[in-house]
Amino acid sequence: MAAKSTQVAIIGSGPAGLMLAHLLHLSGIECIVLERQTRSHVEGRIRAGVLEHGTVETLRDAGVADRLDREGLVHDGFDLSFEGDRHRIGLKALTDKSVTVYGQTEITRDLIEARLAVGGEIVFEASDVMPVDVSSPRPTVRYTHKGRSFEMTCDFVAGCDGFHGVSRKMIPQDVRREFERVYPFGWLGILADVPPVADELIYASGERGFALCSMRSGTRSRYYIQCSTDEKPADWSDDAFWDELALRIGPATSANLVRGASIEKSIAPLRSYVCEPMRHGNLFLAGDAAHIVPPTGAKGLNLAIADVRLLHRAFERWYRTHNAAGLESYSTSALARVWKAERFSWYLSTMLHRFPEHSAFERRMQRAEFDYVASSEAASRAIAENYVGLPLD
Ligand code: RFL
Ligand code: PHB
Repeated sequence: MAAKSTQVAIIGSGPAGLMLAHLLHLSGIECIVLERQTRSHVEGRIRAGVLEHGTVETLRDAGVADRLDREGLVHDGFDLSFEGDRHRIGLKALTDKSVTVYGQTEITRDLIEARLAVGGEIVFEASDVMPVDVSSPRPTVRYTHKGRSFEMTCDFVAGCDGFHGVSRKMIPQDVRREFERVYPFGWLGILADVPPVADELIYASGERGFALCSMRSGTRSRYYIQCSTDEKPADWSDDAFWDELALRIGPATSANLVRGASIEKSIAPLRSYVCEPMRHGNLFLAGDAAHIVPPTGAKGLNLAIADVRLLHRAFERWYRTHNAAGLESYSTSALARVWKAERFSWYLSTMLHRFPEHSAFERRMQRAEFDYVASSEAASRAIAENYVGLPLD
């Protein structure tokens, strides 16, 4: 067993782990990132697309936003559509802030590049990663890499290993509280090199179910349709997808729809989930390892960045002054923001999807909610301020 040592052991090289590694590097704190997958797998995962105002600022302050500033698309609003009726949420007009469309794939690439450029370590294809003794002052993370076993001692373990990771399970069951809502549908998403149907995102709710028109650039579109949980991407030909999307967004919008071959097609289940607390001893959870939101509010990646921003500050304070206040308050502070994003994502998901168990009454409730938002600046502003992101700590 080979011995290693570092200050912060980071498990997972998604946006949370990579951003934390970068922020720690800027503060002169040593860390090693352990990632189960290959670099190309991590860089190829198509996921989030919308960055909150504060996420963009955080990336900028950390000096990793050059390409984001060049290639990101600044959006001042988005559309809600309900059975063909459209209402624009004017983000800029209502909050004086905007969001930026920039793929998670690009953020991941930028952060991996930034880390490798400063000689930082990311151990890709680390298997059997296992944090042990997380309650002791000097925890250990065991792992295997290229057939060799390693034992890495550290001051802190940052569990950034997503929903299916190992870190959360290190919090004993009698300490951990889990809150969960699994939705009875998923999102089938496709990526295609065709110009987007509109300049801004459209969240559409109709009799046939929900659809989202998004994009990655002026020539690359990302579309989603609500599907049932037992469907597989292979059940959907490209033609079937485009036909269904056209029906869901209605004739006026689909008149501008450009179809093309999909370059990716996948199904994501929808779930709301929170684990409390987000800290146990010297183990700190961040991002999807601690919480999941349904993608309807575009909050997941943004929450991951907000968590590590807070966690980085706590570590920095500890290493600079041996003041543990930030470490002590991390879980409570992060969870306060997490629950608000959970509420918003659940609210938008509930308003816009077709639920198999819903009766005509619930559909009328959804209609009334949409009509209210469309007629009330206050209600529209409430959506806008959540969408651009609630204030960071
Ligand atoms: P990640 O990205 O899942 O990264 C976790 C990393 O940990 C690794 N790992 C392990 N490594 C070592 N040992 C183990 N035992 C390990 N187990 C796991 C994994 O390989 C992986 O590399 O979590 P992180 O960093 O917390 O980031 C969270 C975001 O990825 C996620 O919240 C977003 O993608 C959610 N999301 C969206 N978020 C937004 O903010 N805006 C959006 O527009 C948005 N759209 C979406 C989304 C997620 C989607 N899917 C597929 C779930 C759209 C979709 C369709
Ligand atoms: C995306 O472009 O992938 C996307 C955009 C907005 C969402 C979810 C996903 O709410």
